[in-house]
Amino acid sequence: MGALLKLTIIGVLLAALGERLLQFSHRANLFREIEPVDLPNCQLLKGIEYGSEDIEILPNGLAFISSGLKYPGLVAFAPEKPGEIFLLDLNDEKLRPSSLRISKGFDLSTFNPHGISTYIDEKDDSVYLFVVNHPHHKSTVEIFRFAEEENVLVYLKTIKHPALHSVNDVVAVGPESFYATNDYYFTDFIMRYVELFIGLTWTNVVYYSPGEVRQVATGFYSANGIAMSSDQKYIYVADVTGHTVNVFEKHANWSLSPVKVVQLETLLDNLSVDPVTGDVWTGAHPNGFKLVNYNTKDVPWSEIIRIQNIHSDNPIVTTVYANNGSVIQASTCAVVYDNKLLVGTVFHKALYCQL
Ligand SMILES: *[C@@H]1O[C@H](CO)[C@@H](O)[C@H](O)[C@H]1NC(C)=O
Ligand SMILES: *[C@@H]1O[C@H](CO)[C@@H](O)[C@H](O)[C@H]1NC(C)=O
Ligand SMILES: CC(=O)N[C@H]1CO[C@H](CO)[C@@H](O)[C@@H]1O
Repeated sequence: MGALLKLTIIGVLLAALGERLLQFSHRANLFREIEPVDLPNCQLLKGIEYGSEDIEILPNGLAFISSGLKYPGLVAFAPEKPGEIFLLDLNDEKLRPSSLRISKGFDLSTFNPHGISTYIDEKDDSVYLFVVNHPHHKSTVEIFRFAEEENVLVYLKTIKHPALHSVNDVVAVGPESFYATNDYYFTDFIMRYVELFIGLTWTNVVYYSPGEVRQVATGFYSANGIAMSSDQKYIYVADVTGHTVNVFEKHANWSLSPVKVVQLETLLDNLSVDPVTGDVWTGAHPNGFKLVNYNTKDVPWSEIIRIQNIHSDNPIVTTVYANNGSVIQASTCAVVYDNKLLVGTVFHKALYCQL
């Protein structure tokens, strides 16, 4: 090969690499900086110190909070402590979360809870809690029934399936069925970075029921939080590194068809829907570098975003709260109930704000 040709090839490769690097730093928000936004009436929830990854609030004001996630590539302040589910009654002014007891038959020692979702059976008002679990860094979905009188989660079953290879979050649509966001090839942390670096869009949404399991949407860089609209007609999927909220119409046969994509700037994480207004809320990571490269002198920020009128031509995107980590680090979710806001985090505390 001629020297000139070699040089040309090397030049082209370098240019391609440079372009990848630029795209990668954009997708991972490596350099993004934001301004703080304060809310006046906030307090930290007592007793939650090791994460509050996902939060679900029942119509009666009882909130479930998953805590203690151990995830490859992210810091955990109590790596040996099993995860737990907290219960918080938002009607009670004392705001005391308590760790829920889990019935026998469930392996608590490897409990590593991630996304959660609740389902209320209209027949008998039973409340089911679905929990994405990563025992030994595998992925399962655990189904519990919440026995409110005894304050206990009754373990019902563990769902494992080859199509649920690396699950992130679920939204329950029946006592045993759900949609899940999932990465179909990689559970490994290094490979997920490679995936992000190359810009592969190999994460998907899977519909699971005991009788049928199938992929219903694909093409996300990194599908993460998933939620359903209050009228149950739409499914919203957060693409963290795509910086988008993807709106899908849900059909009677459980297929999803794309409706629209709302572009944000931040690394949005878990989604929730205000049951009254229909607004979509998300906790986000303004800067991916600070999240992954944990440094006590330059901690990850939290950013809470509200999207109003998501189905209109002009959705309104507002940063409701942004903190440099001095109060709360690495927000993952924002859930509202009756003008009260709960903010969850990957590995830090949980915040309550009166809106
Ligand atoms: C599901 O229903 C939708 C809308 O009616 C239809 O377009 C789609 O082809 C159906 N999909 C399957 C897998 O049956
Ligand atoms: C974060 O914000 C607080 C309060 O606004 C401020 O006192 C502190 O210096 C800031 N920390 C950093 C690392 O910028
Ligand atoms: C419920 C859910 O989507 N979980 C995500 C929330 O945020 C964490 C932190 O980044 C993600 O890792 C979870 O996948």
